[in-house]
Amino acid sequence: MAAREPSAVERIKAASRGLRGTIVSSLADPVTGALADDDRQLIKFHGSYQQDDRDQREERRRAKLEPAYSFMLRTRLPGGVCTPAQWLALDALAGRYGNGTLRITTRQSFQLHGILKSALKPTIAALNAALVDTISACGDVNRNVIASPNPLESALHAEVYEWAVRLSAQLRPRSRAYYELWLDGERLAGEAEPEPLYGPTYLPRKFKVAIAVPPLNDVDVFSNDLGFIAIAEQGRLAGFNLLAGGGLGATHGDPATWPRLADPYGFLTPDQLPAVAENVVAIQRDYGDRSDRNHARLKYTIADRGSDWFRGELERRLGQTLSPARPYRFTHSGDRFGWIEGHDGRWHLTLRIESGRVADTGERRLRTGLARIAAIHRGHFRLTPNQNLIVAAVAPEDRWRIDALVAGYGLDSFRRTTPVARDALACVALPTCPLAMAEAERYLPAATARLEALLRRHGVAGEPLLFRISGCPNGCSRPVLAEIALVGKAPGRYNLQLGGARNGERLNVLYRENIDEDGFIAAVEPLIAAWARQREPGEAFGDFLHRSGLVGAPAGAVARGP
Ligand code: SRM
Ligand code: SF4
Repeated sequence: MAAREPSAVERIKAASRGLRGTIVSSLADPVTGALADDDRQLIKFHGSYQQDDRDQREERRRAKLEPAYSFMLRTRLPGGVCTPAQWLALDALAGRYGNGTLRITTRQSFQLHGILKSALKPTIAALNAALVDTISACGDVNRNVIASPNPLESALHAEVYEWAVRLSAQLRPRSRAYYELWLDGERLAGEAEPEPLYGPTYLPRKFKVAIAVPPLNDVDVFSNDLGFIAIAEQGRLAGFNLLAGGGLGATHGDPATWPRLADPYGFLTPDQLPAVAENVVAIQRDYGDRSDRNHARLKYTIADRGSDWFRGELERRLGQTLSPARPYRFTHSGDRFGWIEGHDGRWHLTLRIESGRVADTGERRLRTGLARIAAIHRGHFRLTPNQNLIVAAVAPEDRWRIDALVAGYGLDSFRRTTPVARDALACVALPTCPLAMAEAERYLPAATARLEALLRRHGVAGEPLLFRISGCPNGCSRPVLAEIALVGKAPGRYNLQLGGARNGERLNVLYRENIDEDGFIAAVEPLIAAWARQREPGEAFGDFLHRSGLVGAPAGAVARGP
């Protein structure tokens, strides 16, 4: 078969001189709030996306105005850890240059929305002054490395966090363009600096790495291109089970795209981890599809060539074989709320932040409350991959101060809400996401309230149930892993997907297509009623649906522990 033409983005990367492109002149152009088309692609590698306010689109079009352009900035925050000083810097920037909110993402980082083109450089400079960068938070490179966010709970978690930081540094692009463009670093005179790992065109597509610490699968490790499951022996980190080839995005109506769980490939010791990570990235660099971006993730490289090929290629490059995977067990993929004591006697408080949106709305002044906490907190913060927040490493004598602020600013919703509301996820979607087909974050409270009412009616309101909404099938809230998911199809209309596992080890399946809110409730009510009546003790909704044959088997690979 003749080689197919590289995609347009490949051409842009190749011509970019190490991700510089014409970003300097795009930023300086006073005529528009947007960047030149090619720079719009390149700026992703610097951690930013050009967006426009979709709520205003139609009105501005009629007024013959260009869209209300602004930029989203995403931080690189391995393992989701930040200091109180960094929190305060982000909070100040959200107020000064952003839309007055901070957004905790499903990959343990922050997003700032609504930054005007003229404010991008000062915002990035101020972030870096607070020692937070946005390098490769987006783009065709390794993204934020995520890790189970309770590292101080045991020495094992602390080791895993260190690995997330090391991997993040190891897989970062080497181009100095970021420093040059945003931090007034010295201008490059000649050729772009070499990229020893990525090469001049970087990866064919985004690449994601996660480290899980059983029994929690809070990072949803099977949804990543490269996953590591920490294996402990006698309380120490013995090594990791290796997973590869996960990814959740798909396109409605395109059977050539599908969500896929990562396959297990064996066990490695900690000292093997850097070489394994580098070689998996290199395999994807060399074999990933550079002609069709819808077919360019590692999951398709592995699905097309087979997992035996992938294992062989990896072992050949490593010059050694991987030993068999070791046993582990995941119980669930959610967060544990409230106070937990760490191994060193300090305490960690997990707070529910609905959809990760840190904002002041009416009585609930989450943003002000968290800034007040940051002002007195002597530990640090951890963002969770479920969009929640851990006030971490609190001395026992400081707990009462944190508790008072939590109660005073409405940050204690985790104490009152039902499990379904506490564990639900929604992606950003409208008004900022250009790809959204339906609401997600803004629809979550109403959709959850109706689901809660249904659960109450059938006497199961206190039971855990994993509910996720996304505004399109790209899957940013990992909906295809939920027990109940709504995946946006058109304004007010969703595909209903059912039967994921609470521990993130099984994809759900399409149950109803293109339904509205009433259709959603009508479709799930008989299933909830059946679950309430017929479930076995402790049986989760998703497991019940499969056991009783109410949904079909999931398509795509299903990963299992050995
Ligand atoms: Fe995502 C694209 C938001 C986690 C799969 N994602 C986008 C963009 C940037 C839209 C765009 O391309 O213009 C969204 C910006 C919305 C906005 O207005 O802010 C967006 N993704 C998010 C976040 C903020 C969702 C959230 O509510 O928290 C998450 C940011 C993570 C981070 O901090 O790095 C986010 N995205 C995910 C995840 C979940 C994960 O990684 O654990 C997935 C599914 C896993 C995966 O990658 O397969 C995910 N996002 C996608 C895809 C589909 C990729 C694919 O292989 O098909 C796109 C579209 C694309 O890349 O073309 C996308
Ligand atoms: Fe946007 Fe779709 Fe991701 Fe939601 S799932 S943030 S709508 S790309």
